[in-house]
Amino acid sequence: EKAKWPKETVDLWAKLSKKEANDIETIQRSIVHHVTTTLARAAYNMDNFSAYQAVALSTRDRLISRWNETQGQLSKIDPKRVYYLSLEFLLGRSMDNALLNMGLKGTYDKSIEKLGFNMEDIIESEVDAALGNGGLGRLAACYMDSLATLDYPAWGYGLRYNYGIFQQRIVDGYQTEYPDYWLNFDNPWELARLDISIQIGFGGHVQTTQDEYGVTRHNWVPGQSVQAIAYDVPIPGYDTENCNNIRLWRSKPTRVFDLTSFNEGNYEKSVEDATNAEKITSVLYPNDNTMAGKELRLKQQYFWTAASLHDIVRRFKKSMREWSDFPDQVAIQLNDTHPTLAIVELQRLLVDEEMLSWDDAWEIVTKTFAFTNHTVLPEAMEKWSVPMFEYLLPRHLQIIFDINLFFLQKVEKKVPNDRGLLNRMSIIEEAQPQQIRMAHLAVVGSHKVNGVAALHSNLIKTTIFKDFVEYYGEEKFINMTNGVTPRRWLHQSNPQLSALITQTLGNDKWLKDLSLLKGLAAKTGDAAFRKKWMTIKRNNKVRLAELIKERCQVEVSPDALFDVQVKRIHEYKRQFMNILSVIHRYRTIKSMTAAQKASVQPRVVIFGGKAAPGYYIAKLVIKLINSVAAVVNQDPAVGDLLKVVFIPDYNVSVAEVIVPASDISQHISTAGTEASGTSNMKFVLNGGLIIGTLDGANVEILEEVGEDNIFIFGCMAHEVEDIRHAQRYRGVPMDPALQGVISAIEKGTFEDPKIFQPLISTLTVGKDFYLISSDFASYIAANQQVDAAYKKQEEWSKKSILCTAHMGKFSSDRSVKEYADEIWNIKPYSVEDEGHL
Ligand code: GPK
Repeated sequence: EKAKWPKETVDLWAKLSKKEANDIETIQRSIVHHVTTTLARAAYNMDNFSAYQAVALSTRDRLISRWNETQGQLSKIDPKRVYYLSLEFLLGRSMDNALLNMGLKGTYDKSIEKLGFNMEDIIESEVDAALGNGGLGRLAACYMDSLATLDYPAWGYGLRYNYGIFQQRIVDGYQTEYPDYWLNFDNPWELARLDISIQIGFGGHVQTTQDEYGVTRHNWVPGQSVQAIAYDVPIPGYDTENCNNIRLWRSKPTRVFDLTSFNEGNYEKSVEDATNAEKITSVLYPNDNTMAGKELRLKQQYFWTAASLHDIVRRFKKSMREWSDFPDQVAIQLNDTHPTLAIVELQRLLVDEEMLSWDDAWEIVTKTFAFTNHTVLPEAMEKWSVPMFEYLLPRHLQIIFDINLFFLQKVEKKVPNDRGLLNRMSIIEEAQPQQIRMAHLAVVGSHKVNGVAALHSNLIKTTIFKDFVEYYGEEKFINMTNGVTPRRWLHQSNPQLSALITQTLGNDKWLKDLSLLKGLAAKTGDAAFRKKWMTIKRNNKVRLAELIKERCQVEVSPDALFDVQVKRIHEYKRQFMNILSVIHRYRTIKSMTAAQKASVQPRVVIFGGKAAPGYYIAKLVIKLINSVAAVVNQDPAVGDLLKVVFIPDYNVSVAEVIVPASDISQHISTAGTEASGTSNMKFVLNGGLIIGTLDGANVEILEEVGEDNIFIFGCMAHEVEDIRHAQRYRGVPMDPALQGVISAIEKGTFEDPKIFQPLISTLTVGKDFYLISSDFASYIAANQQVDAAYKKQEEWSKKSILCTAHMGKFSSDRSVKEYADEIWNIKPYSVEDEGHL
């Protein structure tokens, strides 16, 4: 090949693959080239969407050339890599972010303007890549940004769903779901690698034979097979040439259809099976913090982990190293229990196909994997029924039973005669039918287990993994506090604040070292600076007010206090408590004289978030919010003192408008239930204060910003069980203010009260699992403190500045570096700009 080419051929290639310059004219040429050839359009029939497509394609060219250079150099260096396995990557839009990270935004702005288009309009044409539910999926996206920015050799592996998280519309106050067919137009942010295809088996049976040494060998003979096709999504780092990759798998039928049906001569059935193959990567499951237990979901999990592992193993084999070197070349991070089957699949490959001994294989496996836990909620713990599992993955079931047997033997040896302990720790739950506990399998098959905030990491050690901590020791269980990328969540979404910070600190180094924000603390005494700071906040509020007008047909004043709660709707997150407190506020205002009203702090209460389609109570909360909004917003006795809006279809790009515009945001989960939260970090980073419980990362935010700059209320995690017990068995009465609010609902103040009866029932004394009643008084009091503090605008502006100044810890760069040093043992490498395409 290349080595055999004559010199003139080599030179010709070198000349033609020289990287193009990034001057305005070259960029304009590339945009026009894509308009006229790739899109086959002419300038006179261009709209914003076609302009977006052309600019996206031009951006993509530059991304791909970086991607090529990075991946080429990486395969030569062949360092240890980390693979981040996540069923969700909630990326949002790509164009703005890619241009900013590659340092090309300014040039593209100018290039486009001269071509008669406006960058902001073009950006709005891009659909979100919404391949995730909420925090867990967005965390994966932030981590990919940081890994690329810090030059770590890292790949993400996930699924290329045809349908992302559903679109939410509000009809008569109720959530309705619409499919998110996001691939309707070509997706310029992916690279189809039709040449990379892996066969994935399902079902069938296990052949057991004796080899020539009398050793029993197992050979899985699948009954069906599907193809996994790779789609690569380039992830450019900020201020580096490095460009990492997320490989998403798409399912396709194998060419010869289903083996059994086709061999039986059943043509129609085999075509039907072929369509079933495509279903595997059809849709993202819309559950957050709950487990659905559907067979198709298990198929997704195996399809994805098997394809990813085959890819990883194939890459390792190219290096001709010993198998024992595998953990020195490969680290695999399991994002929740969703990819736990990867543990079993690697053990199967090593034992059944590579003929390693069980023990050698298991040592490699456990040195390779590490596991991140994101919740302690019992309804979220993944369990798979043994009969269903056996039907889909018979050999994997045998391996799980063997892993469990050897594990329990060791437990028994260390702690003899404790049947209760064995029952509690077993990977198999003895129910009817038996269940596989994926969290136990993940712990047993990994060398490190981490929680996502300090409180949560301690909590898992004393609750769900208590027995495991006693067995393995403390060192295996560590904390990795979550973080968010300051590139998307400040620089991109709040450009004015980003520019002010850069101007104030003298340079933009803070974007790669967020601790430098502490330099802003010195500016709180500077009245001119405070004024600039608050003007930017107001500009952002005006932008959000426009979005609210457009989406909710409600006019809100940017001079009111903007109070935001945006996140998935869940009982533990207590949006219900928030709207109940809004009703309380409404009733209070209604009971006031004109003179009293004059001193009320005007507030706009903004909600947003999706409920899982099958989560009845969560959907009723949405209905209640909208019913309250309908009454409050048109009550002349209230006017601008209180407005309530529910912004439909909350997603990443909507968050990018909401987060910079918040004065106060609500992070009010029952203590001990929210593992970390990450939007709390985004709001504070943008100078928004928070009101919150001592839960998740709120605890660490309090530590950083100090108690004067955060509003904390409610019970603590260690008190929750006692309060529940007291309510159940000692008849603690309901909070009187809350009682008043419930009576108002029951009297029909907000539509037919019958609608809300199931919701109100959750507050019955003894059933109030999330402790709304016992936290209600302190919640109302904290909200009053917010009002009082907001009225002192000069003081408030200082708090706001100090909030941003103290957020250095919560950069995902810090998180990722901790993972790299303490779990993955990987080092940054640097990509040379070799100057060719
Ligand atoms: C946790 F278990 C889960 C889940 O299924 N989905 C999800 O988004 C979230 N999470 C936690 O609820 C958040 O507290 C946390 O910040 C986030 O994961 C990232 O760790």
